[in-house]
Amino acid sequence: MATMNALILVDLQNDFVPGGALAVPDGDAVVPVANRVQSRFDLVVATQDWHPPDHGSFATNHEGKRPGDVVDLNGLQQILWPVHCVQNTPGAELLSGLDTRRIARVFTKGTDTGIDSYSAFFDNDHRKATGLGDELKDRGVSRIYVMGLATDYCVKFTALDARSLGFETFLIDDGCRGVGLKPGDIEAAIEEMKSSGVMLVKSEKAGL
Ligand code: VGL
Ligand code: ZN
Repeated sequence: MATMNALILVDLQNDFVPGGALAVPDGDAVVPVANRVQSRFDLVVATQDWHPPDHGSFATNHEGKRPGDVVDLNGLQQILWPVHCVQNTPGAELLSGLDTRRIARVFTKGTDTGIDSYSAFFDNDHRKATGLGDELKDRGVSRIYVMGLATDYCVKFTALDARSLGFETFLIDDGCRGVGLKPGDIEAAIEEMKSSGVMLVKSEKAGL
């Protein structure tokens, strides 16, 4: 049987690009990559960070806390963020420059107030699945390419979960940008992905 290749576009949303609430430096640079590579895949899916206004990852929902602080959220360490990607707000919309015509399905995540969800597959405690893993397996996908925002959070946890679910997993390096709260965070995220078996590719060199 021919290999089925899927592309996961992670969180290509207004709040994650310059001018947005949780701007990833140079985040908008990945849009042309997303638009160029989509035609190479049998299946394209996207994720959308989709928080309720009272979400536990927002610093404003914790008395006296600021973005970057870490709290215990129902037993998990949670980095606090500025209010971002609130459901049905412009910041949560997919980037207007993104070609969405080939996106088969958009998976929303981060909808439960009490837990964050960086990965496209599971919440941060692996309590609930988004349905993406089953959908990819049902469609016979064996190879996954991941790109988007941000390298050190949602992209990383998506790629790690893809590996743990048994998919052959590639990271499109030039299709990702990171937050980099601390110097070295982005490089460390890439090393962690590589150690778990994620293969790094540059879109053009890989013929994408
Ligand atoms: C993300 C922080 C908070 C991401 C989402 O898309 O990487 N990062 N929410
Ligand atoms: Zn978020």
